[in-house]
Amino acid sequence: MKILLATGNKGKIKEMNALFSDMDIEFIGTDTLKETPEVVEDGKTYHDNALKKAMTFYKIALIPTLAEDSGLEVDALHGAPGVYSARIAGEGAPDAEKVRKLLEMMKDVPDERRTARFVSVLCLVLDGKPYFFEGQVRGHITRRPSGRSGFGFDPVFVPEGYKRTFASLGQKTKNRISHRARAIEKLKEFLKERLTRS
Ligand code: ITT
Repeated sequence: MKILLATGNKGKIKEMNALFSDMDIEFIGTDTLKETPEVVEDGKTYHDNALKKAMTFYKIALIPTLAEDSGLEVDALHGAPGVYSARIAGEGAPDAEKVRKLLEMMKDVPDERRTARFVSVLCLVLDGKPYFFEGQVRGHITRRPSGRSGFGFDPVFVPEGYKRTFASLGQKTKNRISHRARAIEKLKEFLKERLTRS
């Protein structure tokens, strides 16, 4: 089965491919399309944004299309940056800048209140209909970055039950426990059932 992966984030593409390596699915990037529309992520929820991204690309490609909207929710910041995670330091800011901005926003938050969670909402558009799958992982935000793997806020996020950041733990461990891995687990169950039915 071919699925168009409607994301411009290279970190996500890498993780999705690794997470689907045990299934007979070929992911196609948006670079294969004649036209790559700009999708403004102005939804109030992850669901709104994931749906908008998936539907926009589905209408052009007319093949099964998968998009994701994800974010980091910090308890002490009342759930911010949340759906604005990608733009926390302005449109197109590099990951290091986003991390710096987050740490600055949290500079007065004491260690015991630095809890947070990552959320992932996947939207698969199949035959014009959207299907949603959700995952999350809880953890806490460190005071300084550490580690080199992954992307985004991985250098400052320590998942619950671990002592090191996602970026230090490495891609293999992250892909077992992350918000994205958990959402994809649900999507895989759905696809397996679909593929055995057809
Ligand atoms: P697309 O919309 O093209 O898929 P994006 O980077 O804009 O790519 P989102 O709108 O979903 O993606 O933004 C989510 C942001 O949250 C992302 O840019 C990261 O900064 C952060 N984020 C999401 N998942 C993450 C993860 O697994 N590790 C670290 N940071 C993550």
